[in-house]
Amino acid sequence: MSELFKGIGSIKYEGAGSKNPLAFHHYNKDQVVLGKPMKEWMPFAMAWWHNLCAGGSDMFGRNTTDKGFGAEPGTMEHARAKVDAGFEFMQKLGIEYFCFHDVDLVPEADDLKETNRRLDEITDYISVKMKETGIKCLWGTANMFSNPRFMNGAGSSNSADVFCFAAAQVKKALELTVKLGGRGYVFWGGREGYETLLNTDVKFEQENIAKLMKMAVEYGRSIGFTGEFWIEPKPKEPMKHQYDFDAATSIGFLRQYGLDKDFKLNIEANHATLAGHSFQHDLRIAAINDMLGSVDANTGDLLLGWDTDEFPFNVYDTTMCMYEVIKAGGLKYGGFNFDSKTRRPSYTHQDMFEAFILGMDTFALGLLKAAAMIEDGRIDAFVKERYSSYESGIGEKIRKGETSLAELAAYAEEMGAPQLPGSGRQEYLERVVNEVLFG
Ligand code: XLS
Ligand code: NI
Ligand code: NI
Repeated sequence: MSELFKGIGSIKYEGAGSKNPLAFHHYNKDQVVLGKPMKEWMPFAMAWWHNLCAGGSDMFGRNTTDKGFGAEPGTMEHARAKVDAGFEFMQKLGIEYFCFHDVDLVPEADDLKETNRRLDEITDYISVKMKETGIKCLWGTANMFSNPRFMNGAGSSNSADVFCFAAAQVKKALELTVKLGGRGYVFWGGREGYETLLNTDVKFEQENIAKLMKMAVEYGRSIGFTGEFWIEPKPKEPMKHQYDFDAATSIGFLRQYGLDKDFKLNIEANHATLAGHSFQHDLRIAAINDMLGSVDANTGDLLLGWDTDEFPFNVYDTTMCMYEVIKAGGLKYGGFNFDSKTRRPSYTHQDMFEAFILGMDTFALGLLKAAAMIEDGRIDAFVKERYSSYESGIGEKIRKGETSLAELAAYAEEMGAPQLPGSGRQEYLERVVNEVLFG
């Protein structure tokens, strides 16, 4: 097999002073941060769909990037060329994981049996590459949103036949995930939602989604899937209302249907901001509920209202992300999947490399700065002090659940007017963050 990305060698760490666009300036995979090498804090993954399939088209224009990799798109030869390209790309960058949808791997045939045969064939080929390179699978999923049959959703479809088709795809995608040793299986409810309540039975649809997930857990466990299942929340796009709106909503759903033992969340930066939250907010909500499974590492553009899936460049955001991840003790099964794509005018193969280098360096800086924030200690100390009234006296009783409304009311009557609760000192804390970032 010949080299596809000619002229681009393996990407090395050259340090902060380097101006080489094809070198890492901050991501130094073996550098130990808070007791763990960078690459263990951040198992980076390549998203098959954006990196090997998406060619930069948008609603107004066709592809700008050639992702044929020397083969005719829509053929099995092209499917294999994408595998070759993907593994060469990951090897050169030192990316150790990939994520895939079923239909990212092969052209979908008219009949399911033929699609599945193609999937078997390509995953045999991928398995060989994995053995050769040591590259692993982070997670798999089924694309149950692109094909017109899924216009009303998959688990939430009004059509029982479509529900069955979705079930078949989930079954196959689980088998492939197990075959490739994937650490997670993702449900992103791309069209699990609705456009209008005038034609929608929300309760019925949600119950059906839960049934599909329950069957997936049962089947997955029966074929030896020992990883985690993840829901990837997103509030809208493509549907106006999506049921897995954000982390909090998804956790409520999982608990309601008894799925919370097998499922955690895959938090995507751009989805959190579409829900009107910060990336950090959804990470925190997931983490405090022991639901932080994995991360889709991208960023949105707050001036635009959709999922722009940009490569992360904002160090403030990655710092806050890594702050949450460190506090949560790291990701057990998950990783950092670049669910990100180059901008339409960044159409060369070199841009693909530069985009990943940007993302990996931005996360490396985030990790270093988050560790520095924790080592600095001023923020943690302030938060601890802010709640110190619960450490003794009546506060301690509240914390331990050893009091009653009557006792508290009696206490309040004696106390007179309470002191103001102490300044939140937001501006001071924001300056501390700036000092950690910029000195
Ligand atoms: C789309 C989602 C999708 C999932 C996988 O917005 O981010 O790419 O990660 O289906
Ligand atoms: Ni995603
Ligand atoms: Ni997304």
